[in-house]
Amino acid sequence: MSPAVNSKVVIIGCGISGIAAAQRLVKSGFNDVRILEATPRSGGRIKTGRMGDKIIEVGANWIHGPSEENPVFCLARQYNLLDPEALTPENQAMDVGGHPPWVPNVFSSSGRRLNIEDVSPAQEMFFELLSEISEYPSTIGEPHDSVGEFIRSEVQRRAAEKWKDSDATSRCLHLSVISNLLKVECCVNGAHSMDEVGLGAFGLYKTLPGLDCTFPGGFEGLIKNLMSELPSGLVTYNQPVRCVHWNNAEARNTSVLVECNDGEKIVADHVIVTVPLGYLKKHHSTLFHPPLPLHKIHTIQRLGFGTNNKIFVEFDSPWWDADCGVIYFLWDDEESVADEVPDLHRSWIKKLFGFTVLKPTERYGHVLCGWIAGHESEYMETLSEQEVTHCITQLVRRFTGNPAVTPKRIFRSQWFHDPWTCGSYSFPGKGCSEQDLDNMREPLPPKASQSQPLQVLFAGEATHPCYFSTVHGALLSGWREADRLISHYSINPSQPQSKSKL
Ligand code: 6YU
Repeated sequence: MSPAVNSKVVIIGCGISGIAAAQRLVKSGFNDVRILEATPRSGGRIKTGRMGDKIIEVGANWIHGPSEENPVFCLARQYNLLDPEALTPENQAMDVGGHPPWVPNVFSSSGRRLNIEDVSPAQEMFFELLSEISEYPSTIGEPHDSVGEFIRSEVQRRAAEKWKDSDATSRCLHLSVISNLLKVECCVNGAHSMDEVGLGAFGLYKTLPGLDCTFPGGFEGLIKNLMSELPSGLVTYNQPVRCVHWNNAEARNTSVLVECNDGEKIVADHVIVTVPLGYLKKHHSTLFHPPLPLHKIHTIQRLGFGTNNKIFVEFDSPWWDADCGVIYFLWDDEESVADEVPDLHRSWIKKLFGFTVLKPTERYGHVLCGWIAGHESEYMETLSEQEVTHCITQLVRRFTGNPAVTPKRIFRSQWFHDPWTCGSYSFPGKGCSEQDLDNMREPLPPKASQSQPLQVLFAGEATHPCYFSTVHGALLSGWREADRLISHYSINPSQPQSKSKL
C-alpha cells in the first residue's frame, strides 16, 4: 500500500487517457483525484453503440498490434474481453505493419467485379512507396513536404517505367487503384488529404506486432472494467471546463484554478488536461489563462486533426464473398491520382473508399462498415440519415451492377460535429517534427521556468510520441502523466504546497 498524497489533482476529460491517469494516481496513494467530464458518459472516443441487435463501434474499432507490448491488449486479456483466437501466440507474433491481410473484393464504378491480379501491380507500388516513406528520417530536408505530393510524383515517375507497355485501360485502372488507396490512407491517418500529412514525420508513427482484433462485447467493456476500479463519485459528468487559470494569483500562484461552464471554481495543485487536439485547436485561447506559450500554440496548429467517419450498412444477404474482409470501390474516372473530390455537395460519396466486413458473420450478420475521411466526411455529417441511405444505396447498386440490392438499415458516426472532440484523431501535419510531439506533452510552466511546481500536465492520444491516434497511445499518455506526478512527489517529498506524506 502506497503512502497517501493529499494534493488535489483535477483531470479534464474521462476518455481512456484520463481514466488511465486517475487509475494510476489512485493506486499510488493520491487520495484527492477528481475527473471533470463534459458529457454524460465515460470513454470519449471509445464508444460502443447498437444497430438493431448488433454491437457496433462508433469510435475506436481495433486493438492495433495486440501483443505483449500493447497495454490495451494486456488489460483486455486480464479482463477476459477477447476471443480465444486473439490470444494465440501466432496472432500476437504476426507483424503486418498496420495493414491487416484481409481478403479484398474489388468493384468498379462501371458495375464490374475486378480480379485481384488486375489491381495488385498498383497495390504493390503503393505499399512499396508507403514503406519507403516510413523509413524517411524526420530531420533532413525532403524533396516534397507531404506524403500525398511524394506519392503523386513517384507514381508518375515509376508508372512511366513500369507500365510503359500497358494499354490505356490498364494504366487508367492502376491510377484509380492508387487514388483509392490514398483515400484509405486518409482514413487511416484521419486526414482530409494525404497532402496534409508531413512526409518527414510520417515515420514517427510506430506499429506493434499482432493481428488487429476487436472486442466481441464492445470496446466499452474495457472502460467499464477500468471505471469499476476507481472510487465511486470520482467523476463529475456533464461538467465542461471553461478555463484553466494557471500561474494564478487568486489561487496562490502555485495552484491552478479550474473554472467550469456552470461557474464552479476548483482550486487544484495539479491539472491533467486530456481534451482532444481538435478541441484544443478550436478553444486553446479561451481554455487557458494566461495563454499557452507560443511554441505550444504553434505545435497545436502544426499537428493535424481530421475526420474519419464510419457508415455501418446492414443487408439481408451478402453480395460479397464469404472470406472477404474488405471491399474496394474504384472510380473509373480517377486516373489523375487524387484523394479529394472536385464537388463536395454533388460527389462527396466518391471519397468513401469502400467497406470493411464485420466478422464473424454469426455475430454480426451481414453488416459492412463504410469509411470516409476529410471534408467530404464532415459534409456527410450534415445530411439526414435518409439522404445518406439514399446515396449509399445508389452507390452499392452502381458498383455491384445490381439494381435490386437494398440496405436494411444504416448508422453513421458524426465525430466532426461532436463539440467535445471536433474530429477523429491526430496526425503529423506538414512541417511537423519530433519536437512538436515533445512540445505537446510539455507541462506548464514550461521547463525553462521550473522553479515553480508542475501545474498543468497534458495527456491524450495526440501527446504520444509514436502511438498517437490510438487507444494504446492515449492510455500510455495517461500513465505517463500520472508517473510524472508520482515521481515529482518522490523527488520533492517536502513540497510546501502539497500535503504529501511521501
Ligand atoms: C485505436 C482504432 N479507430 C476510429 C474513430 C475514432 C477514433 N481511434 P478522448 O477523446 O477519448 O477523451 C477526451 C475526453 O475529454 C472526452 O470524453 C471529452 O468529452 C472530454 N472533454 C473535451 N473537452 C472537455 C472540456 N472542456 N471539459 C471537460 N471534458 C472535456 N484507436 O487504437 N484503434 O481502431 C481506432 C478510431 C472513428 C474517432 C479511433 C482508434 C482513436 C482512439 O479512439 C483515440 O485515440 C482514443 O480513444 C483517445 O483517447 P483520449 O483519452 O486521448 O481522448 C503517420 C501515421 C499515422 C498512422 N495512424 C494510424 C493509426 C490508426 C488509427 N486508427 C484508427 C482507426 C480507427 C478505426
